[in-house]
Amino acid sequence: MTNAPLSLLPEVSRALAAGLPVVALESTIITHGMPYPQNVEMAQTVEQDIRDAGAIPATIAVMRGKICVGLSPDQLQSLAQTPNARKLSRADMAACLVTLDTGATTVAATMIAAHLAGIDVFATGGIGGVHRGAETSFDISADLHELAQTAVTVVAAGAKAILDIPKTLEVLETLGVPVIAYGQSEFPAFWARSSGLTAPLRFDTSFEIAAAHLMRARLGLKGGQLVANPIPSAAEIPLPQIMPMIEQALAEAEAQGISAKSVTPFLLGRIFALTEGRSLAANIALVRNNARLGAEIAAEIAKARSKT
Ligand code: PSU
Ligand code: MN
Repeated sequence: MTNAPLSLLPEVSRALAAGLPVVALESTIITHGMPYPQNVEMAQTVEQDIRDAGAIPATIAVMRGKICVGLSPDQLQSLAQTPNARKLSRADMAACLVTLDTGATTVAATMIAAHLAGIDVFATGGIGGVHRGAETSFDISADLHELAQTAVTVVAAGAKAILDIPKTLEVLETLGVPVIAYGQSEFPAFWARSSGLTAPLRFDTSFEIAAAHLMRARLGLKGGQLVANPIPSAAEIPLPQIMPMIEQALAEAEAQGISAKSVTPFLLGRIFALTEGRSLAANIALVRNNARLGAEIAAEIAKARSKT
């Protein structure tokens, strides 16, 4: 067992001990991805979606020197109203724990925490990736390297067009990360169902995604899987519509010299304003959709394990 400073919500530890399906959720999307109060409403709704789909949600954050796996309603409220919460990736987790700061976990940090707790599946909105202009900025999200080394299946809505999607797919291929489009052949682009790029892999059932997760473990392969689940049609903002706003947000980021950890939150905030909130409604719809699929995959993994 791990000696890590984990604090599991009783409901989560009971579920894990009983082999019931649990789905991890990140918290950077709450503190840095959406404005208050929509952020906490989204977090509560997504937790309920996971329950409705028959699994237990575990939202992850660092608080008071512990990696909290599962947040109480009060903890969720308080995190959503902590404007200076740190944005934690692999590099920041230990420092945040020892300084007793409040930290929100990105995809990378959430994968680390989920794996320590014994959670196989994690649902979120979008992963970090290779930023446009990475050939000069070197801005490649640590999320991609985490996918290469931590055995958690991550359900996201593909990569946002604020990123360089072809380069993101190339890096994932180099790192040996399975990129699985769900229910279609094209890799989805977050607010849009299509990116114009074919995903390397495709599955149409959560059963197969779960089976591949378990097969990777049998093969002793490090790293997780990225499941790219297209946004529901009713909520999508097609690429031609969102592209001008993305271009404007990128130009503003460049003009203002936004760099490092600030890039993604800045771009999301500007696109929210430029789309007059439509990007936020789409973001919430896709996270909910990913939470439901995550719960199905977790249930399939639990079912398969119970038979062995
Ligand atoms: N994409 C979103 N919303 C988010 C993020 C990405 O649509 O909130 C967050 C996730 O936590 C992701 C992180 O792991 O941004 C990536 O940040 P960076 O690009 O700095 O690695
Ligand atoms: Mn970055």
